[in-house]
Order: sequence, then C-alpha cells, then structure tokens
Amino acid sequence: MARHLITSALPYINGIKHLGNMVGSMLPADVYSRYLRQRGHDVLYICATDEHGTPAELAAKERGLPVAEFCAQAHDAQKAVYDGFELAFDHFGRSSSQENVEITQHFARKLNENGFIEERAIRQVYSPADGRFLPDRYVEGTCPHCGYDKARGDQCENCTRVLDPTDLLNPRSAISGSTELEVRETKHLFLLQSKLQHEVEAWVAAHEDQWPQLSSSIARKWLTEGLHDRAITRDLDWGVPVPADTWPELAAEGKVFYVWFDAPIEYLGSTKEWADQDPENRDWKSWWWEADDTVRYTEFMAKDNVPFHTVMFPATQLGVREPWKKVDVVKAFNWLTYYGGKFSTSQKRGVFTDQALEILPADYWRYFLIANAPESDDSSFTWEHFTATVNKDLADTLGNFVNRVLSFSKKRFGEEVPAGAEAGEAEVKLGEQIAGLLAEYETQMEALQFRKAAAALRALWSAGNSYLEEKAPWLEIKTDKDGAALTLRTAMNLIHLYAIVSEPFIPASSRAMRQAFELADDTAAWVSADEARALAFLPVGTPFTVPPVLFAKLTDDDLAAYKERFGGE
Ligand code: B3M
Ligand code: ZN
Repeated sequence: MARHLITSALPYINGIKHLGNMVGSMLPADVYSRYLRQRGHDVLYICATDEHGTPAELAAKERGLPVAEFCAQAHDAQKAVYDGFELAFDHFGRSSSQENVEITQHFARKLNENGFIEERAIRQVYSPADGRFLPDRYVEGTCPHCGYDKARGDQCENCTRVLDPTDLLNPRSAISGSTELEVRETKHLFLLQSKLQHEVEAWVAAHEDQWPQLSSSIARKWLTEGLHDRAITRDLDWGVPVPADTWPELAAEGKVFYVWFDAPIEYLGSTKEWADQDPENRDWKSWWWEADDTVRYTEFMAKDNVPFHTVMFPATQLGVREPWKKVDVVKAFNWLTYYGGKFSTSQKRGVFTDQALEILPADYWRYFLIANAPESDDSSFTWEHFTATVNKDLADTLGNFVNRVLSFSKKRFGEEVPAGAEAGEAEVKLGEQIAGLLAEYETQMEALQFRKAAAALRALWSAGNSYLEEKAPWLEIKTDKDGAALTLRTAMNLIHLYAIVSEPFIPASSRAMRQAFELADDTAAWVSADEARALAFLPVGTPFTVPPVLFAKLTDDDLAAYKERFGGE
C-alpha cells in the first residue's frame, strides 16, 4: 500500500467548464484516484476553485455581484456539476480560503527571507477614466506578435504568447472601453526566478524521466527560454493580501498577490481545508512535508498549465527552502476540440459540463471522454463519434451483455446463479484471456495511459461477448442444460468482474452491475489475476435481479437534436 497525493488543475471560477476542461484535468485524476483506492492504496484527491485575479472580478461585474458573493455562488455551482459527474474529491476547496491566505503569505515571507523577492518600481497601465491601474485582462488590445485584435493583457488567446499589458498595441480598458490610458509608475514585488534557474533545471532533470513526453518537452522549452523575474503582485481589490508585517507600504496600498502565485499554493491550502474539517484525524502536513517522504504526488492538467507546474511553482517551492513535497509525475493533456475547432468558454462554443448532464448521465460522458482523451495528440469531439461510441461500446457491448445474460438465465433457471456443469476448455481459455487483458489494463492505468486503459476495458467487455456468441447458451440449452447453466454462470461472473474493473470509468453503472447480485460483501475491491482467471466470484445460488437497461441506445433523432442544439461542423 502506498500513499498517493493527486491533484487536478484548479478550475477557474469565472464560469462552468466545458468538456475539454473536464477531460484535461479532473476526470482522469478521478479515474486514477478511484483505481488506486480500489487497489487498496491510501489516496488523497484534492482540487479547488481558482478564485482570484481579473477574470473573477470581471465575471462578478458582469453579474452585478460583489466578487466574494459571486465566487461563493460560482464555487457551489461548479461543485454541483462535479458531484453530478461523480468526481470523488477528498476535498474541493477554494483558493480564497483563509488556509490559502496563510500559506501563501508564509511562502512569500520565506522567499523574501531567502533573497528571492525584490520590490521594484514598474510602469503599469493606468486608466484615469476608471480611476485605477489595469493589470492583466483589464487591458485588451492588438497582439504585437500575431495581430489578433482581442488579445488580453496577460496572454494572447490566438497565439498563446504570454504578454504584459504594456505590450499591447491600441490598448483599451476592459472595464470602460476607454482608450485614454496612461502608463504610471507603481511598486510591485518581483519573484527572482532567474536566480533559481539552475536549481529548477537540476530538479527537472532529476524528475522528467518519470513524466510523459508532453510534460517534459514543455518544461524544457521554458527552461531554454530562461526563467525571468516576474511581478507577483497586482493592484486589485480581490486576492491574497501582501502581508503587512513584511511589506507595510505595499499592504497599505492594498496590493494583492498575482493569481498564478497563490493558485498552486492552494493545492496545499485545500489539503489544509480538508484537515481543518476533522483536525483530530487528518494531518495535512503528512501529505506535503517531505521530511519522511512516502507520498507519490501526481498532477493532472492541460498542456497550457504545464509551465506553471513544471517550472514556476517548483521554483517557488525551491526558493522557500523548506521541504515541501514537489510533484513526482506531471500528466498533461492536449486539447479536445469541438469539430476540430476550439472549445471556448468566452465564445460559448462546444458543450458545457452542466449541459452534458442535462442530456445524459455522467457515465456516458466519462467513458467517451476517457476513451478519447487527447493524450498523444488533440482529439475532436463530434456528436457523430459520441453517439456511435455510446451505442457500440456502452449499449451494445456492455449493456446488452448484462441484460441478455441475466434475463435469459432468469427465464430458464430462475433468479439465482445456476449450478450446472464444471468449467471446461472454453472457460479455461476465457480465463486466460481475461487475466491477460486485466494485466494490460493495470499496466496502462499505472502508466497513466488512459486511452489504452479504456481500450483494455473495452476488450474485456468484448471478450464476454465473444464467449457468449461462441457458446450460444440459447441453443446449448436445447441439448445440454447443464452446459448452458455453466455458460450463464460464467457470464454472470464476468458481469461481476466488469462491475469492479469498470468502476473508475463508469461508477454508477458499475454499482448497478454489482448490485444485481445479492452478495454479503458489496465492495468494489480489486481482483487478482488468479481471481480473474478463475471467474468464480459468485457462489452458486446467489440471488440476482435484472437491472434496468444500463445504457440507452441513441437514435438518429437524438443525434439530430444534439446537433441542432449545440451546432456541429
Ligand atoms: N486555473 C487553469 C485555467 O483556468 C488555472 C489552473 C490553476 S492550477 C494551480 O486555465
Ligand atoms: Zn497573438
């Protein structure tokens, strides 16, 4: 048994996330956490909403709410969707929590003591019409690199280059639209990342061989470009305040930390929030303090977040000079596209997670998304592909198998697992095949190869279908009743196996499969290779019920309706 700390990139607070966000961070983290828990490991899966920064302030303004109130509501709204997706977080916190404020301020003080923070006067965009400085997304304009005219002050959405508000051509205020902007001098804290370049390089070199290539190549690219000193404070009302004991003047001016400074620290903050709910029994530092390092830490994120997790946050952690746990494996994802184009929160293009659940239960989405996760490349969501996959894999291969086996057995042998003949050659062959596929599934899951793990799961389902077709108990029963009973009993044991091994992907359907059988021990604990080979989980005589159809088959009318509602092509 090992201790596994798992985090997924913190979803930003400004709106409900789309399916691309889901498959690129939270969902695979949940699948992996569930798998490890089933295998008996001690797992802590932590996430939170990322609540600071200009997008939060802008979204609150759009809704006409004070930002604190907006964030509280938006957090609950996101949490409700994640509950609907059955994301089994140990804690889903908030980066605006008191815990995060304290740890973030602690990190800043330590970085300062160690000579990695410097106060510098910089020139910032100021808007007399708005009576304030305009950091990050508060300025919009034309990207100096690609000419995109809706580039934001922190990053160009078109060419993804990181920008500074003063880089923009034809800048305008995102609040008032005013173009009469000035550049004024103001003081900010800088994190001297350049001083940490060599340490970060050495750290990456020592760890990257455990990372998928996508993560290490992005980290390498950033290191080659060089770590630059970066302003880590902003002139905003909403954020973690600069601590007055260390920087009285900046604190008096109301400066707060930049959102990307406090967001990764919320991984720790959220763990402390979790522990603070039950301090007697939970020790957050045992997960984060490296002193006796027994924890394996895996992070999940989309590729645009990789630089922050492989380079910048490790630089912060190294500069603190305290033994905080650093990531072991960074699992990164490419983009899920919508018909080859971008899913976009701001342009409301694609399918949002709340809408997805209005249409179909979580398992349909969970399976489809993981089976098509954008791992080695971008992958495209289309309604045609989605409905075809649901029909073929979930409805025909898995759902139909379960229903056929249980209904037929009930009709011919009653509502108990039938006795019948001893396992023969076909069952031995099937057992070998199942054990092999299970080993493949485990290997891929442990390597964080989610598409391949899903393919192995699908192959397990298919193996049951092939066995059933070959034995054809509906014919067998005419000449060999005992043989037909053996076939059905074996198939029922497969259903029980499917209930267990499908759980990380489709938890609700797995429960339905497990609960079809009246077993004393109703746990989803993993199975060994020998147990898989033997296919004898269910004692003869175990009562069962036929569950309702697990997966509805989607029709051409459904497909047309989805395309009508969401657009396609
Ligand atoms: N909130 C990701 C984003 O919304 C950002 C992740 C923070 S992880 C510490 O793109
Ligand atoms: Zn650009």
